[in-house]
Amino acid sequence: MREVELKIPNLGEAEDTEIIEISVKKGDILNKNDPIIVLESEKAAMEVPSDFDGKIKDIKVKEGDSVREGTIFAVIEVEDNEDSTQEKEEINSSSSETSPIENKTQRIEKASIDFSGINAGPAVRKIARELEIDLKKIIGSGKNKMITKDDLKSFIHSNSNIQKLEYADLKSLEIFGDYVIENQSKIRKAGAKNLTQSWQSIPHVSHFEEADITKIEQQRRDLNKISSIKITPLAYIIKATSLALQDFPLMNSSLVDDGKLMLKKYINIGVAVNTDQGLVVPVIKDVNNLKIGQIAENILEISTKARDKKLMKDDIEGSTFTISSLGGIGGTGFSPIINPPEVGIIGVSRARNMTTLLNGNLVEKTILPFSLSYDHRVINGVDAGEFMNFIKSTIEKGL
Ligand code: CAO
Repeated sequence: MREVELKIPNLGEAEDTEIIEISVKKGDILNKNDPIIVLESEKAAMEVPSDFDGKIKDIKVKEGDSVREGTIFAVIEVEDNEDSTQEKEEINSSSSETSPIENKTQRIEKASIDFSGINAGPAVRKIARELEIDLKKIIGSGKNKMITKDDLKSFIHSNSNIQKLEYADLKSLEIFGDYVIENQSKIRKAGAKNLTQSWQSIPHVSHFEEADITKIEQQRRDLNKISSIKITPLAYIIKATSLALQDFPLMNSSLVDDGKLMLKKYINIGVAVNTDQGLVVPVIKDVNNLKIGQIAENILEISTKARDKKLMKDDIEGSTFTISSLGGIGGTGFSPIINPPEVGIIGVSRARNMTTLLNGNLVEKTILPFSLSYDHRVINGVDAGEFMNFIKSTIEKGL
């Protein structure tokens, strides 16, 4: 056995460089090419890997130190017969004018991820830095829990399409008192995933409006006298929205592939329905061709199917826009979360009666608050305002 001093190699353009990470500790057993330290210059970060199989005997520097070519940064114990690229190159460099050993450093993208204490090879670290992956989140399957390329690949694979849901740590909460644990239904779990993904990937903006529904409330009362099923304000809102979608095709679109806009020529409205298993969104197809009474029938049919767990695949597919009504529950306004790949969703709140002055006379009116959350990548504020004005005036005129 012999001890070899490891020196900072020729770094090319950089003079003083800072040590931003020490990847090993005294006593660590290294394989050739395992990273020992990471240096950072103004232009890049570079890993300095080991030239030997061996054991770290001493570390001569600490994070934050400035170093330059030739600075001894560690001592490694190697087998007597171990050959060293560094030693070879040092011999070469004494006999030749220029022999940059920059290839000994692994040039990597500058990033501020902390990899201290991580057991991973340089290639894994390099990819992780480039993709800004926190290696602390990966449990290594290699020797001494080393993170292998396969560990990294499966982590990337399992996180590529879905956003990771953040959950609280049960252990940190159970100290505060008694509790029960309940399993979540599949619908709730899927809903949680979809809502999180939508919220994290779509820039949402909400627009709030109110409509005077006095006229349609009168129509509704009249219709309900002759209708075999109950017609609620929601049927009118769905109808008015379908007419607005005809006039504002941008609202009836999806961002597809590499950012192209798909403008759909059909209008299918998803209706959020609350069930014991969670929220489901069955779809009323070709709404613009339906009359108020038919829309009411559809609402009843899909909500009954949803609550009786009788929805088929076709009932929940193909919506181009969604409406979520909490009108029967209450509230003065809320910001619903967009149902991807759609670009807008309307939230309906509870109508209220109010008296107002009209031509010097006190009149009673029914006012309906409703809101629109929209994808700001596709819709701008003016589009949203005009779309909502259209719905408001359509409702106020009467349908
Ligand atoms: N203002 C005042 N009253 C309203 C109203 C409104 N905007 N909307 C409905 N109502 C009234 C109805 O007229 C009905 O009154 P009566 O009982 O006196 O007849 C009552 O509220 C209950 O209506 P409903 O909820 O049964 O029917 P609906 O057509 O309004 O809604 C459905 C149907 C399936 C959408 C609804 O039952 C439902 O599940 N809503 C929850 C959706 C949800 O959870 N959304 C939140 C998701 S977060 O984005």
